[in-house]
Amino acid sequence: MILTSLTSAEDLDRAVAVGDDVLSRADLVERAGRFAAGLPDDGPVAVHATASIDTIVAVTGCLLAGVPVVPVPPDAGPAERGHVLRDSGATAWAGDRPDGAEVAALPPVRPAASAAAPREVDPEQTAMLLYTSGTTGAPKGAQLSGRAIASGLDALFEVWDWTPGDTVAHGLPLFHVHGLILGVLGSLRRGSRVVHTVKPQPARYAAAGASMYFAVPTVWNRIADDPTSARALGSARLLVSGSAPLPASLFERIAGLTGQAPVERYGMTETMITLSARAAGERRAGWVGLPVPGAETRLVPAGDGETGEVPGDGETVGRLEVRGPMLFSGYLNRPDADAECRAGDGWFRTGDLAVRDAGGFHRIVGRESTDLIKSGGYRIGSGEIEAVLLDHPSVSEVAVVGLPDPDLGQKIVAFVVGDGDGQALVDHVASQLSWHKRPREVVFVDALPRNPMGKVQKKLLGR
Ligand code: MLC
Ligand code: AMP
Repeated sequence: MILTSLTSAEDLDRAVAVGDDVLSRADLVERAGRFAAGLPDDGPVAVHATASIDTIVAVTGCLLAGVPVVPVPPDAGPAERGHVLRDSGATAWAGDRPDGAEVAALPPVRPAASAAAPREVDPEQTAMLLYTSGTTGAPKGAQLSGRAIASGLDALFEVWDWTPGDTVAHGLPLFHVHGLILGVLGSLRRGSRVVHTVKPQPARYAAAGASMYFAVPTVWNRIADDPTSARALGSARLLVSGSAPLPASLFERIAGLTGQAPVERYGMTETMITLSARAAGERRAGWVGLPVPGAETRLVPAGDGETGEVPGDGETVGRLEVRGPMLFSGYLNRPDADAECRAGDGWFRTGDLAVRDAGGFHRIVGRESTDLIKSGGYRIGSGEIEAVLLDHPSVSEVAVVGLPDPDLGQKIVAFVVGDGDGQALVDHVASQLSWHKRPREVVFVDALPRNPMGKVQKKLLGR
């Protein structure tokens, strides 16, 4: 469904490159077909999602075979990985095996000697299960169907004038919407080339010679700090920013250095990309553009008890809700969480606050909850980090918040009642969860600010 064109598209010499490894489209189909022939048919397959050709082969093989794929961050510690594997019900493991009992229990996928033919796949079936943080508890598995992914990608082909002649370059992780679905699957579906730079370093972007560059604001910030690399991107057709707010000052710096304004787009794991500036349209600093084809938005009043929609006057803030064929089908095993974010009639509560102007342009002004942090473009729930820190013997109370950071957007800061060594707590989190979930700062305090009900007042922390 998502990759139907893969086998019929004209071959290109260099369809996929990850660092120095290059695969033609024909080679990818052949390797993915052999991988698919070795797949179990009784459940999702977990893929050790390193930035590598092997990850792309494994994901492509699962999609061609109609086997749901669960990309697992390669640096996920045992707590996070164990949860993902148990919750998803993965029945096999593809890729290198990190140490850990939870992985040892899964049989490896062994590619067969000859390729399996692609299967007819029900478009409503879950194609990909992406784990994403909520405000509390462990990450939730967002189930994305083949239809949702295909619709989301087709909308972007239209708004970005994305053609088979494009080359997309990026160095983002291969276990999220941005790097994996847009960067890799988008390119494979469209028939364009993709160059993955392994790490999102400015000089590697500059050397990629692409027509479209994808990056999160932290990466754009690092590119802007390296003017030689930034200027090299000036010959591209489109510089796309997303996954977190792009500060207006950074938008202007990129525009000044490259001679072209970035295209901003807004999305979520659960919704794919729903808002974007157009390749041929206005690009406005601080604004994320118009709904993509098929997507609809509405802004509902932020106050309790108010109904209807807020005026699209460019100033009145509302809770952003979206709907469209690119939305996920639900959180696996979490009907409670699913019900909380559905507003009826197909509308999904994003949890973001936004304004809309008379022309339909949207600006994201913040999030409703202080418990969801965006750091380096990663979405991180403070509850998951707090639970791991509370397991440490030197922590008696903790509150984790995101504080402004010029490079990461927000940095994770843990306010801890207890004693001991801050670095030991950072390492403790990094050993249990993905590295990017580690606090960048630990502040020891005598007590946490609480309201009369005993609830921690996170908004007072870090002031
Ligand atoms: C330091 N390190 C530690 C450590 N202390 N590692 C383990 N334990 C400790 N205690 C080191 C590691 O060795 C590693 O080194 C480095 O830290 C990695 O840390 P990091 O946090 O990854 O580095 P950083 O430079 O801060 O990363 C910035 C970044 C990254 C921009 C590269 O945040 C990133 O890739 N962001 C992209 C997120 C993304 O794609 N989001 C999209 C979500 S989808 P070494 O040697 O490896 O450097 C979505 C939908 C949409 O949002 O709209 O797109
Ligand atoms: P994730 O689930 O990791 O995809 O994170 C989704 C969240 O990232 C959204 O709910 C927003 O808070 C944020 N986000 C994504 N794109 C943008 C953007 N262009 N501007 C501001 N916030 C964004």
